[in-house]
Amino acid sequence: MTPTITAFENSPDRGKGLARDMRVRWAFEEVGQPYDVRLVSFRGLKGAEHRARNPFGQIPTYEEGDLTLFESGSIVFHIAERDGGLLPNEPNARARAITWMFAALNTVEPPIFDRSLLRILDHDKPWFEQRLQALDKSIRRYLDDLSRHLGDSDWLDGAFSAGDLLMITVLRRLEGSDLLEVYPNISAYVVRGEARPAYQRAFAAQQAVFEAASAG
Ligand code: GTB
Repeated sequence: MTPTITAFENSPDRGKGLARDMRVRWAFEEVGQPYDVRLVSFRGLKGAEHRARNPFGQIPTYEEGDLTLFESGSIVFHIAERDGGLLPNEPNARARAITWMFAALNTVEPPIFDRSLLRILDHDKPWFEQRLQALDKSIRRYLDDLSRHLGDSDWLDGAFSAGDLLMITVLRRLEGSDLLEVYPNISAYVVRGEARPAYQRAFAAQQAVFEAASAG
């Protein structure tokens, strides 16, 4: 059975692949699993039909037969478990790769995402600069540590894994900012991820949604 995911009908990122369906699309492409996409409007997200998929009324979700999932990390983990190829088989290496999935979503993503929201929603607030500096400090701290860990390696722990996939989607949000530029090895890591054919296919698929919405 082909799984169906949900994505924004009209993503505010204008096809930049920053919404969280991108990581799920990328995971499907890495494992070679075809998928269908149900596009949802902002209004539709908060309706009963979508809330039955995700109580928080957000994308992405995953449906396959009688299984419905939400949370991008959980969905990527499910794809990795179901289809293989995104997590090592050796138990300790697998546990470490899963640890990197959590590190991406629980440690690195929160200040990066909060920074994006702050710049979009609160740029006119009197406390904007102070909050921005606090978030930048927190992000730099994690980037310092990540850069030290990564060193000259291609990926976080051996072969490319779901941990890298999530970490790269998180770091992409800093592209073009001076935060990422000062870490050449992290910048190269992100570019390396984006150069993967599976990433390219996933990016093109979500971009096509934006282009179709703009044309229509
Ligand atoms: N923890 C959940 C997960 O990982 O799945 C978070 C899901 C989430 O934040 N979904 C967002 C959503 O549905 C889309 S990705 N928001 C609508 C709502 O909450 O009502 C976040 C996002 C939104 C917009 C951009 N952008 O425009 O660049 C990027 C990312």
